[in-house]
Amino acid sequence: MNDLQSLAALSDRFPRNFRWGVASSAFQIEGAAAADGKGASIWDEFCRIPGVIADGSDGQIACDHYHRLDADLDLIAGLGVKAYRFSISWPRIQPTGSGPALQSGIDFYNRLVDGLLTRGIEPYATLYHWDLPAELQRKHQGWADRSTAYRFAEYAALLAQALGDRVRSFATHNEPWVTATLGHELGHFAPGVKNRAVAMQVSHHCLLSHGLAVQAMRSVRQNLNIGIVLNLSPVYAASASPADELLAAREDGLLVRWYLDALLRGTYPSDILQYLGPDAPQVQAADERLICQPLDFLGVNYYSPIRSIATRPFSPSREGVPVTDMGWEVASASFTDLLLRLDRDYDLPPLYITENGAAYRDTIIEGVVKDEERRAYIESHVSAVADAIDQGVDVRGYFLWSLLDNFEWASGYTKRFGIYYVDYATQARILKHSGFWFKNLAAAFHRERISA
Ligand code: IFM
Repeated sequence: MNDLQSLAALSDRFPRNFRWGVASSAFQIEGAAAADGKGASIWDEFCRIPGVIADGSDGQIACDHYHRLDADLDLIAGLGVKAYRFSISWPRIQPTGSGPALQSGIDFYNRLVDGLLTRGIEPYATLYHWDLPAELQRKHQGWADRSTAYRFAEYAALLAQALGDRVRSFATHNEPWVTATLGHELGHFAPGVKNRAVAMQVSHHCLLSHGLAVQAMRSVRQNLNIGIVLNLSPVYAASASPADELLAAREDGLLVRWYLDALLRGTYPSDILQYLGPDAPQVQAADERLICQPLDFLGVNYYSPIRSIATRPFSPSREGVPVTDMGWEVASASFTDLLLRLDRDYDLPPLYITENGAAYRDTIIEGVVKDEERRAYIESHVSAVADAIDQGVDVRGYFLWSLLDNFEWASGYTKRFGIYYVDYATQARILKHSGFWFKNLAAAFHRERISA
């Protein structure tokens, strides 16, 4: 089979209504950190702490997407994909985290949504991708305080009102495990708290805020597709020893079952509550019922498997195992494993792969980025999704992470996930070879002409 035939064969493995898209998030690409009345976020403040970001950088300019919106929308359209997942910056809408919506913020996302629709691209919005208004943290302890869940529901209702006539799909949170564990237990991410009891309370408040937001949005508009995005990985015991099996079960409990049991069954897993002991969150009587709202979809972000609890959050390289520039193991079969396991253990709504992709060190030679490792990663992981679909899992879409190289949180600009290379000095964008491959996959799927 030649390359074009294998692309066509791969694309044929997906149902005709499957959605191909690319993904990004507000803080990682927008820049314009204080433009037009936008408030500061906890990430704006976190970046000012010496030593927390690998290259000492911040999100003040990032990819300057705020000022290059139309050109960037043309880049998405140029890929031939029909869906784009982006997040909304809460402090651009409510600079202090409460009160009426700031018109300049609504105007920006109106232009984004309208620009997508005129290009035939469906918008998939995420309400919270970690950039909490700093004022909520300063004055109210952010997600550690229950009141933030209620503020979030008000913010969600504002957006359902402002954008819900054109945006059908809204995810409440992106990766609440990261908000809780990296932000409040390990302190690697904003707001940099290191306290497990606080982290578990934060995870509960994020989930509560999800439930409240779903209700608030549905009371504004009844025709929205509302879901949540989780970072999920299969957790494999490093050996068959009882100790490793126990560790793996616990890690799976904290990463996967904690969130999915609460969201889909209305209860936290009892073994994990017992393990947490005094660090378990305070949960009010009706909370679990509130969290467990009917979902229209579940977003799955997958990058790598986890091998043991000592490797949290992702597994380090093992001898001879291929890893990305993040040090994350490349294991596409684990992706299929994960999807089959979710399908087996839970009564799932339709799934979307809301993030999948890889960071590698790119080099530009004569204006070209030949990123064969990233291309191969994407191809093997897209095939892994097809394998799961073949076995009956209802996956409706795949969003590649990421549209552009961008601010990779505590790694700053040192890690590149984009299929467009970004030259941060000039803000020039260059489509990498992996991007050409993805474009051709979308073209094959949509029966359009494939470029050489
Ligand atoms: O860049 C992040 C994204 O913001 C959330 N999911 C994982 C990606 C890669 O680390």
